[in-house]
Amino acid sequence: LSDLVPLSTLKTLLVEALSLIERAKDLSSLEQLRVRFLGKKSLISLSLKKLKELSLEERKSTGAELHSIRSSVQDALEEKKKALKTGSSSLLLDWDYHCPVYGEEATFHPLTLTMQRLEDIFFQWGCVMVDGPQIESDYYNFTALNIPENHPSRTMHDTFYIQDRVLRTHTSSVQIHAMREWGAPLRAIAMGPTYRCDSDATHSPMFHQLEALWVDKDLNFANLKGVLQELLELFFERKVNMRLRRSFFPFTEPSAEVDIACVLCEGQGCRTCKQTGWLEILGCGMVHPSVLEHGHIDPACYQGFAFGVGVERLAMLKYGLSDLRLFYENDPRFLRQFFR
Ligand code: 2U9
Repeated sequence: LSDLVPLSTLKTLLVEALSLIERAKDLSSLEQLRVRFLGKKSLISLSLKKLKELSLEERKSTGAELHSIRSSVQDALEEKKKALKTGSSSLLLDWDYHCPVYGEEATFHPLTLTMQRLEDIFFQWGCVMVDGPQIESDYYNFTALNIPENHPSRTMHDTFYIQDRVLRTHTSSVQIHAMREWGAPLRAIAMGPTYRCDSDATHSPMFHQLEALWVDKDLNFANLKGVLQELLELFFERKVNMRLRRSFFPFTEPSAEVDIACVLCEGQGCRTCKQTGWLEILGCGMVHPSVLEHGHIDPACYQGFAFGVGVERLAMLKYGLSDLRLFYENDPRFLRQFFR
């Protein structure tokens, strides 16, 4: 560690630390996290040591930020330790659609299992999980994402309005907050409920989205394609045949939709793939320069790629389900079929 680690890196590390602490399952994994994030060899401790090499002025401002990062991790560790000792888990309280506990058969909801599986893949790649409001301003949900004033998705037919605010229609709004807060380079995922006026066997007015956003120097479409191939193979735990079709989204240019060879019939044709052998799975593209600008990132220096996918869609394909509504009925006969 020849130079002081940039504060932006330490802030990213803080988000990762808080997320991992929140998900720690027992006291020994919590202790491992303490050593990793606050131990003598941790980036935070090494950076605190380096402080004395700075000028008085720099030491004051950087020191305050560093101490605040360390305290946040310490507080989170303390809080989680108490929760683990008393048996209460904020993780279980966070998701209101968790399976109720049925004695020995207690398990996680299949959507939670799917989200945990996805998180594990992205954390392995050094991504941070970012969070933001579900009741959003028009600016963050539409304008900052280059969605024009007259775009159909802005109508009351497609979006739920609450006075002058909207229920977010995608998690992309969270990524604008993330770019402004953390700056570039950035590897972030946003995952959670989104809302659209739509309801049938394959659409629900509330569904979960996962969105990934990578911003760095020299990023290109080939990098995006490589990440997608790897993601799908890790998620489905098998070789995946993938194809990209040219598409259009206001927030990415160029944009593409991604199909995979049907994982149920191996591309032979079945009801799920409507006899085509292909399943539409996600949308992606290079982040539009004006969207980077709204995120306060200079498009002349940085590029970004992003993709979005429905968590329910992934879970249905992973578990071979044909009706989305099963996820929300909380029928114990359905729920008890899913184990970690
Ligand atoms: C920023 C910039 C660009 C995310 C993207 C898609 C394409 C997409 C849909 C898939 C199924 C939503 O759940 S779904 O209905 N998503 O097709 N999403 S590009 O692009 C972003 C995100 C954030 C700042």
